[in-house]
Amino acid sequence: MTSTTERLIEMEHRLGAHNYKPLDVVLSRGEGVHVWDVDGNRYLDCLSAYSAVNQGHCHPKILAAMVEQAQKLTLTSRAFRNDQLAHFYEEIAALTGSHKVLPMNSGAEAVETAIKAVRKWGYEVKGVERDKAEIIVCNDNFHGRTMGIVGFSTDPDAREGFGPFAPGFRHVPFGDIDAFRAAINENTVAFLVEPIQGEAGVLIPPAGYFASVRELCTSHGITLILDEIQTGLGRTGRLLAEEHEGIEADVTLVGKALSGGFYPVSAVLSNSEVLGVLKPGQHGSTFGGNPLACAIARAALRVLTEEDMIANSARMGERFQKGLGEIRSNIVKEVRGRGLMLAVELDPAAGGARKYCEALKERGILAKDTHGHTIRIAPPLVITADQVDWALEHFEAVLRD
Ligand code: IF1
Repeated sequence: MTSTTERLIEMEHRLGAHNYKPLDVVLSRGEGVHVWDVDGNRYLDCLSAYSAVNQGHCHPKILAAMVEQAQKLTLTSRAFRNDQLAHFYEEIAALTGSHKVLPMNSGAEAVETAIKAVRKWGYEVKGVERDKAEIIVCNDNFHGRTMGIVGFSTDPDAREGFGPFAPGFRHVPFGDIDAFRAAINENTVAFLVEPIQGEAGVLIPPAGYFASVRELCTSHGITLILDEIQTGLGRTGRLLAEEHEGIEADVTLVGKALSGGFYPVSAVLSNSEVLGVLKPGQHGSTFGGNPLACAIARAALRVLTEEDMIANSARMGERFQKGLGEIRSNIVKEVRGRGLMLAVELDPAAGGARKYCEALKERGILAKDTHGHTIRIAPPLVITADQVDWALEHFEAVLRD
């Protein structure tokens, strides 16, 4: 470690809250699938800022759109209109087949927005008794860090010490259709769920689960809210992960890659009357829907399709997963994933995923452990076959040692 790296880490440690424990690599530049540290070492990014940089670091077309818009108009607030918002609505609605759009900034804000909207919809449209609305959520969910959201987390790290929390949430195990059916009652307004649980360790539900969920939601008048903040926008090899299940959500949440990593941009996409219950003054955000965010999001969506990144995610994901599966190692318990949302589950006897991530870092690959024994692999969707093969050699070396 050089003196610059050490000095920056020491300053962070001294002055910053210690709510993260990052790998000790200090990055100063990124391009495509690669990032460079302050000493000029290059790494293959296998995290993509938790899937926010699906389009690759500093994508030139998104950068150009950002710079161009920043020179013209950045923020009006929603008290006035701006000339980017309508185009953003039109393009994201056409791409995703949605009827209504509500723009926010962070993913957690999109989740909070959906919760507010479905509760109000429950009272005004479904006829649920005042303050009785229930939302079903899954054990081991991850939807963000706000008070509302951590209140229905089941992860002790995420919630302990932060109460009291808002009521109105009911928990079921992810992937268990009988438990979901049993949790439904006349006050159930929504089911909020990730298509693939990310933080829980890239958990894919049993085949047919979501088709049954969809049927039960429709027959009981329950709004199905899919949190596609991590799985959406090409990550799993489809535009939205719901496509793997052959279903359509009533409300879809997107964020992260909606800006290609340039700026926090999220949105609630709605196919039903849910967003229609929000009237002027009942919800908003200073920055939500601002012209800079809209211009960036428009470019981020455009390059995703124009540059064939979604199909590449499917192809490269298959290659990567196959290669990982062929590694002969007695510490690998399972390799799983969809598209370029991949995970290698290690035997608990291997002593945790963190040290393997450290070893990968030494070889020029940045990956993140999750839940102790899982290495999560999610490179930008622009990764090439040669880069996948190069990464596989290093994964093999590290996992075989
Ligand atoms: C952190 C994980 C990823 C998300 C889903 C909403 C949000 C997220 C499905 C909130 C955010 C992040 C945030 C990041 C860690 C991270 C994460 F490890 F926790 F699970 F991506 F894999 N829904 N996910 O995954 O979006 O408000 O952050 O914009 O450091 O907390 P946000």
